[in-house]
Amino acid sequence: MADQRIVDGVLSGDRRMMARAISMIENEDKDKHRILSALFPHTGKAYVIGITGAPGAGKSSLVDRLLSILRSRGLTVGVIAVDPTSPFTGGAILGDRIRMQEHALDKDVFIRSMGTRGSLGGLSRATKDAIQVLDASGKDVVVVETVGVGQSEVDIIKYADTTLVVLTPAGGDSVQTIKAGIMEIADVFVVNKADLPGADRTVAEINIMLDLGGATRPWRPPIVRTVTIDGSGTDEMYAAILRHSEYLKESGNLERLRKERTRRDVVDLIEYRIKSTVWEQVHGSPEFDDVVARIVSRETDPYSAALQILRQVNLDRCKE
Ligand SMILES: Nc1nc2c(ncn2[C@@H]2O[C@H](COP(=O)(O)OP(=O)(O)O)[C@@H](O)[C@H]2O)c(=O)[nH]1
Ligand SMILES: [Mg+2]
Repeated sequence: MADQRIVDGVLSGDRRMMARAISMIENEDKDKHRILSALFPHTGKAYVIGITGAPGAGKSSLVDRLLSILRSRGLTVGVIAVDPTSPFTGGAILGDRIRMQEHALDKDVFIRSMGTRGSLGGLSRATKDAIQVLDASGKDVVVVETVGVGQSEVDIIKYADTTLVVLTPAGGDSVQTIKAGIMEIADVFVVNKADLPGADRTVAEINIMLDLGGATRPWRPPIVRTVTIDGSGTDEMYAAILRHSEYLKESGNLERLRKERTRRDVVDLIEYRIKSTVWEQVHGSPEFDDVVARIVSRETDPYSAALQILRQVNLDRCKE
């Protein structure tokens, strides 16, 4: 399909073309760079909200509620549900699809799940690119839901302007068991399932942790309690997101954040191109197997071998 048709389609908010562009991103299609380059001038307008937390914490239920709030304010929304643990047809993602079906019929809402694909840390890059597609399509807000289990999720959530960390009342996943890295990225804490016993304790634990974190931080993440079953607390959650976005804009941090992100993106892209060029030419070649054998038998050493191989790699290829 001609690139231009996809680009025009995305820019006019055509869902089929948006889905098509995101599939090309996931499949590492050779034309994806051209499409993303053409879309780029039309990006930078969407506000990106990240939602992370343990599986079952209620992220999708909260996204569902958030969608209703955003839509009632006339905002258009794109949702990307990232689950690195599931392939595309995974049960959790399917469940999310069913739950969000009401919104899926709304033409101003676009929902897409993404799973594991490719090597070399492709998922966070693919998510970033998918955010660009939704942004270019004119969505006012992009919501990214991701399971908070490891570094890849932390990498993904770095593309959010405001990050919500979802916890549940003490018992299942008490605050101490949550990865330190996840706690640090929170702009807003959501204690969901506040209908269950123990919510007070979870809030107290988060407060203690925030106090330990030092008084100098200019933005102390607010803690909101929610119950997605009846929607209580979800307006407060939205109010906290708005307050954070205003804080980011007024303090100049939004601009700083986006600049820093851009810097990292470019470095990532350069590294990725070099890595994949080296990968293609080195890994799996019979010569490489020979070199490995010679290192093992101590005829040569890894340092000299790496240099020797590097001299033969054609790095010009990553500049095409
Ligand atoms: N009691 C209670 N259960 C909830 C609440 N929010 C979500 N759940 C339930 O928790 C389970 C996981 O919710 P889900 O939104 O799929 O969590 P996710 O894995 O974080 O996306 C579902 O069975 C929900 O019905 C809540 O506020 N209270
Ligand atoms: Mg979910």
